[in-house]
Amino acid sequence: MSSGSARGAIYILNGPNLNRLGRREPEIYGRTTLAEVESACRAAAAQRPVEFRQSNREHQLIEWIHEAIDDSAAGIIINPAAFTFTSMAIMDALKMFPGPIIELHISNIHKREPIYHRSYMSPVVTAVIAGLGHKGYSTAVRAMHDLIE
Ligand code: DHK
Repeated sequence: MSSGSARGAIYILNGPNLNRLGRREPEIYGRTTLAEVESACRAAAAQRPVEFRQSNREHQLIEWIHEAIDDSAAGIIINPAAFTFTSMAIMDALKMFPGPIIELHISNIHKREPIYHRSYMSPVVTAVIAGLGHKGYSTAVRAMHDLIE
């Protein structure tokens, strides 16, 4: 849970099924695990504090966005996974965050089946990264640095 020292932290939030990254549809999502992704994000963040979380529960992701607001987080990087295409609730929560938000997808959702083409999040975020594989995460952290510095 929040250590209270998340002021100025980058929140990196991951949605459903990403806990199985590395062994879930590796032909689409690769073989890098979420723990390895977390390490790469912390390395890219350097001195900047990072809150790295994953949940399969929609309400939990919403509560972490509220926490980021209450803790004056510097920015949010979010891979909402399948909630990208279903959750107005997460969209509404993101709308309340005053700082920069980067929506991230490991795969290029626009190159996939039509059900993956319409994101509820894209209209309310600062930027979208999709299709860079797991390396998209550290790219997002570096981009977030530019947005918050
Ligand atoms: C991850 C998922 O779980 C899918 O539901 C999304 C996203 C794509 C990704 O590419 O990271 O559609």
